[in-house]
Order: sequence, then C-alpha cells, then structure tokens
Amino acid sequence: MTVLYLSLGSNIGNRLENLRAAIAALPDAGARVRRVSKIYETEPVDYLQQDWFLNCVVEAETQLAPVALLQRLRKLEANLGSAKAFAKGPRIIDADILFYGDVVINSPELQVPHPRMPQRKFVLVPLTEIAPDARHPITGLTATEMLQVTTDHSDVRVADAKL
Ligand code: PH2
Ligand code: MG
Ligand code: MG
Repeated sequence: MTVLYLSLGSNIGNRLENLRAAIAALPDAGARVRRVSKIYETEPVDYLQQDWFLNCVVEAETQLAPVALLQRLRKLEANLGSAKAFAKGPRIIDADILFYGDVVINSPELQVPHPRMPQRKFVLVPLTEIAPDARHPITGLTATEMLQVTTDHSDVRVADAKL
C-alpha cells in the first residue's frame, strides 16, 4: 500500500460537479480516498487565455504500481468526457499524480513527483492544507516550505463550494 497525493482540476462545464465525479470515481480507479482539501478557485497559470479553475488535492492509498495508476486516471478522465485539446489548455477534469510515496520516476510517460509542483500555488496551497509536512523526495522540502519559497504569485482562493 502506498500513500499518494493527486491534484484535481476543472475549468470546463460544471466544475464542482466534475471534481465531485472524479473523487467519486477514484476508488474504482484503484485509489482509496483518505482526505480531500477544500475546493480552491484558481487563476490559470502557464496558459493564461482560459477560464479560472477549481482545484483540490486528494490524499489516497493504492495497491497499484505508478504506471498502472496513471493509466486508470487517464481512463477516469476519459470517462468524465475529458480530452485535452492541447497541453496546459482547458479541460473537464485533469488528475495529476503529485507524490507516490517517496518514489521518483523520470520516464517519458510519467514524472513523479510532478515536475511543476514547486511552481504551482494551485497545487501547493491545497497540499499544504491537508499535508503540510509531506516532503518532496528530491529537494527535501515540505509542502509548507515549497509554498513559502514558490515564485508563483497567482491568485488561489478558497471557493464558496462544498463537496
Ligand atoms: N492546469 C494546467 C495549466 N494551468 N492553472 C490552474 N489554475 N489550475 C490548473 O489545474 C491548471 C492550470 C495544466 O494541467
Ligand atoms: Mg495538469
Ligand atoms: Mg494531467
């Protein structure tokens, strides 16, 4: 059993329902949900010409190997109607692996920890909320420390939304 952290995001359609549906589908995808952060309303980063996202972070446990989990998450995204038109653009649901235990993977199909996590407040704020001491296996920084030093100053607000 491995503890993992996922970032969920949506900026198309009923964003809250999309997050709810993704969380509800995680057990079938092989990830038993332990904690979910608040829902955050977040300014788009990387690709700016798109609508604001709702984002949250989920702590879960799994028996699946990382690539098997990745494939199940891709299926979950497809089942919810998500097909990203282009990298970093709008999507119905995006489910990204942040941490998988303290495993480090650098293959073309999967990089863990998520390589852009330190530059993403929409990840670091909810991660710090539910796992302030979760530690990056390469840099050794905790979620709290990554948030303190991040260069991302985009807007991340608690949304007026309940799961
Ligand atoms: N996801 C992206 C690109 N930009 N910005 C926000 N605020 N939230 C996201 O989930 C997000 C993004 C690509 O996956
Ligand atoms: Mg993503
Ligand atoms: Mg993704």
